[in-house]
Amino acid sequence: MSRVVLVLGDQLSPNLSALIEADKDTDLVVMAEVRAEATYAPHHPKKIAFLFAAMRKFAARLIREGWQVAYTRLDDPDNTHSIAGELARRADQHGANEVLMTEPGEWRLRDALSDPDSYKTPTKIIQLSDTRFVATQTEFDAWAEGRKQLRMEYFYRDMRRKTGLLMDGEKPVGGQWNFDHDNRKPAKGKDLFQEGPSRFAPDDTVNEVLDLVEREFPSNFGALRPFWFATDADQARQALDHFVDQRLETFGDYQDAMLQDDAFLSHAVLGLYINAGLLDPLEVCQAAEKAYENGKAPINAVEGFIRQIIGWREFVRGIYFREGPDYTRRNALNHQRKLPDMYWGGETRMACMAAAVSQTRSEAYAHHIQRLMVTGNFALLAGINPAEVHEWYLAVYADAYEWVEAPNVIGMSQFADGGVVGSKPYVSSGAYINRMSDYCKGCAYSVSAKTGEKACPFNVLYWHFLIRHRARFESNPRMGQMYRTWDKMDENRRETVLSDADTLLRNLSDNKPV
Ligand code: FAD
Ligand code: DLZ
Ligand code: SF4
Repeated sequence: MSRVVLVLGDQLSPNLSALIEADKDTDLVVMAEVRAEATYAPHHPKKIAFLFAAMRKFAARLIREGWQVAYTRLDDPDNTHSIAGELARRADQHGANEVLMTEPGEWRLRDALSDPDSYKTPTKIIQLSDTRFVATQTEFDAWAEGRKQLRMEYFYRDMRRKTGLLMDGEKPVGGQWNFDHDNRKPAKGKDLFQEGPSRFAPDDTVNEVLDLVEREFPSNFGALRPFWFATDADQARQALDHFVDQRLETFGDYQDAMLQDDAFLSHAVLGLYINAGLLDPLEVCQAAEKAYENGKAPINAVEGFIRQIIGWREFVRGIYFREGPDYTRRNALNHQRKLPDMYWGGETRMACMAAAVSQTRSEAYAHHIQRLMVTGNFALLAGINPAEVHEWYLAVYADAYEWVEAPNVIGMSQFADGGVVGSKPYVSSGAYINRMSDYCKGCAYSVSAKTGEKACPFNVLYWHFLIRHRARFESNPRMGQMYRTWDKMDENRRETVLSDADTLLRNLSDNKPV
């Protein structure tokens, strides 16, 4: 018996279940750069380059370790340009009658690759679970079953118990599960600036891929160069060590801060490496835990960081596969407006949006609060169609794969799942952005103006959102106060706010810059 063993672009881990199951002597590992994957979203050029370079290096590593690998480059003349096509072609060449894979992280590919009609010769298809996560889907489903509301915090505690991370026997280290009340300090200017993430000069493999991506995807949104991402496990480990040494200490404090001239602040910039398989999530958490034990980082930073990985990251994955393939099409608030051009770099007078988008264009990166409270908040307030918002996020960030992106966008950010991920929508007026960033002082709008031409768009749209969804949210205990504030407002003022918001929304629909 011989098999073809698929390794996808986000499965670049030596401990991948399919590789552990496979036989080095008889099986053929198949890896392929294909158009179907490179174009299902208009990916940022840096994201494509990162994955292709990391795939090439991982294939070279497997060959060094004694595997037989059939690697298809994007410009190979025989490339069939789909994963199923390449598996079928390689199976034919190798005389294989079985396909072995670790289940892909997306319904689209999972369904396509488990369909026997996708292949010519192989008859047996084996999809193994992806064991690179703390929780199995069965565990997540069992945890979720019967609960009225799924809350990350309780699931996270189980993951702490399961991994033993920051545990003192049965108790959480420091006597609390969550130290968030010590976190989230506002942006204070210069003292926040950090050295930034590790940067790696492109080697020959990376340069070859950069030339290919430049040639093949010339009009995708995003700057390909300068390219500095890690592209193999050793480099990613260096990036992890650098983060733990230099920025973990202040991760908690400045987790929510935003600065015009610092895209990364104390964030790890490791998500792209973890998601592609270059770093193991537990290895990352253990490195952070060790920094706490050695007195190099405080508990609020380390607990907050570990929670993002064994809490949020695991939780959103569980939701994605529990909710099913239609999740990305949900639109609970019936938002239908088109995504404005400003998301693709079109003109805007909003300094915060311009900063978040321009940073996204240059780095294929924005940190959580920029994604949630700037670009996400604006899309939600402005009633943008969540499917379009989802497609944008899936395309522009180097760490974006549907299993993690969709629950964050459709669920957390756009409330389009009607409250599966979050109990209330993440919306705010300009005051929040002003408190957490230095954007407003350079903006054409005034964050303190609540009505009129200079009024910050977040200020008027915030009320418009609350009012147009009053029936849904008024009884939410965490939102009732806002409706009471609105009801106490002078009636003329309320009318002006809503009519200013209508004008703004009309301008957006007419594709006029706001
Ligand atoms: P840090 O802020 O340093 O956090 C450390 C790690 O925690 C991250 O590397 C990541 O592995 C994990 N993490 C943190 N928050 C989350 C979260 N909400 N969900 C899952 N993992 C989390 N993350 C993605 O990996 N891919 C996406 O496509 C993605 N899209 C997002 C879209 C929106 C609208 C929002 C609000 C969040 C999204 N996130 C996504 C979550 C988070 O913003 C990124 O994981 C994070 O910004 C990556 O940068 P970092 O490595 O510097 O993370
Ligand atoms: C994102 C991506 C891109 C751009 N290109 C490839 C590719 O050419 N070959 C490949 O195997 N994987 C690629 N990927 C990652 C897949 O899209 C990813 O494995 C699925 O979306 C499942 O998460
Ligand atoms: Fe953004 Fe409003 Fe501040 Fe301008 S004033 S930067 S639009 S929050």
